[in-house]
Amino acid sequence: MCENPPPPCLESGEKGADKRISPGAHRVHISLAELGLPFEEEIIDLSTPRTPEYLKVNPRGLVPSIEYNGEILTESAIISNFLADAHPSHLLPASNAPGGALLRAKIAFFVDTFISKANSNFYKAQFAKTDGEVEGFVKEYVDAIVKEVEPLLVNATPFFNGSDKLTQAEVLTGSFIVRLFTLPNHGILPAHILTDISAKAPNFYKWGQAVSKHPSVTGIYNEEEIVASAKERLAKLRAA
Ligand SMILES: N[C@@H](CCC(=O)N[C@@H](CS)C(=O)NCC(=O)O)C(=O)O
Repeated sequence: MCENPPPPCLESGEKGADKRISPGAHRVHISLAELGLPFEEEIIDLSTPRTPEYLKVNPRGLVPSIEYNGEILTESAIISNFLADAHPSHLLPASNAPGGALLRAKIAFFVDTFISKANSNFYKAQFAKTDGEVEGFVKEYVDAIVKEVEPLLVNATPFFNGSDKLTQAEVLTGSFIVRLFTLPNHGILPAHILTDISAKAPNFYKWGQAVSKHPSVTGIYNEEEIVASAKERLAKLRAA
């Protein structure tokens, strides 16, 4: 690793000229903010086909991508984990630090549990075609949070595993958590999703409130743009 690498160049994306709605790109922004790394950003317009230049950066045509010290990395979780390893900090201990391997495993398990057991239902609920389907996915989401995620946050203070600072657990989930805590205020999801969670999963609710207010999470989050984009997508889906 070069001691003084040039600033990473993040390619994030949005449908439209200068908006940022990608939760994956948001994830990398949280890493960069938390690590205090300077970077240059190019926003890719996802409403048009990817240019040949961008396909050379990421042949899958997806965002985010990052160029770091001359190397291109893609996939938001891989980028965020790379940045945390390349810049040791409070986010993630080194695997050979005392207790480091175990804490890394706990963080990885937490993130995997949230993403694989709960988060897909959050998206299905947002973009379901009927109100009945919405309620079904909301129930599945809340049930998964209660059963799978809540027990992993018993010692959050307010962040994962007794940390008073963000950890890699919050970096990798924060872009989804801030959406959970804000979108129901705009009718994108039923408001009772948050009251249900608050009643049935108090650890998760307290943790989520802290995550969704943290400056590294809210930094590039543009609630109005995200809401407008979700409403537009839902209207198209329901009209189809
Ligand atoms: N697993 C990938 C997912 C990346 C992804 O699906 N990005 C979306 C934006 S959130 C995208 O680039 N979509 C391209 C398109 O809509 O054409 C990651 O986490 O980086």
